[in-house]
Amino acid sequence: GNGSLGGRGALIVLEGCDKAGKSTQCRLLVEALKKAGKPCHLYAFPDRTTEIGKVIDEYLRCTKNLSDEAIHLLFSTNRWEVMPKIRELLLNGESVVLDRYAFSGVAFSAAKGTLDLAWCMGPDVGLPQPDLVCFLNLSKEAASKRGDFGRERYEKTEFQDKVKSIFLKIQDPAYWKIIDADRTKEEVQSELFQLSIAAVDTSENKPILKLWD
Ligand code: FDM
Ligand code: MG
Repeated sequence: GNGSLGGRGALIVLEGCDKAGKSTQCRLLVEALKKAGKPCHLYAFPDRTTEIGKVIDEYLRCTKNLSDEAIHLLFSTNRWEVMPKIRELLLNGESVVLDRYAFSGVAFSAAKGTLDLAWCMGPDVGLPQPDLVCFLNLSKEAASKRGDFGRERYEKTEFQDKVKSIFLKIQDPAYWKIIDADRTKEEVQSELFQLSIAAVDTSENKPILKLWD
């Protein structure tokens, strides 16, 4: 990759409410960046494969209950546990695309109405700050056309509306782009690719900043 030249990779995050097409777009983006000669890796949060991730998975499938505080801290821990690996990749000149990050952590927990926004942000302070966050913005009309929600916890229209309002509240213009996700898969892909290539090129010689620091 470009690691031999000393440049770091970019940390690129896709965020958004359910059904916005994040996971598909993450896959397409990683493929396109690799084709363009930019080494990159895909990670999804929650990472349900770790010990902590298995507990999170049970919580989301509603086979386990946890207090709002406890599950919030587990989601954050699930990010911190893979961060040494992600940081190593970035420093080695490889870019990382994330399917959700701390913004989902704060938006979904704070949407419950039981937790203070600043308290929700606390555990993720100091994680690597993304170079680019693409918020896939899906209108209510387009969301309803994409069929029913699944059966996991949080997959309900009213709750997702609250989540979206918190996402928009915590957005930071330093790295945040709102992407119109009502368009075709190809149109969204093309915009994400252009923004990401630019982020990869401009991040090379910048330090990795700390999130919410
Ligand atoms: N979610 C995701 C959270 O509540 N907190 C977090 O920190 C993260 C990363 O988990 F409803 C929620 C968002 C979503 C659920 O996500 C599972 P996926 O992308 O559908 O696996
Ligand atoms: Mg889901």
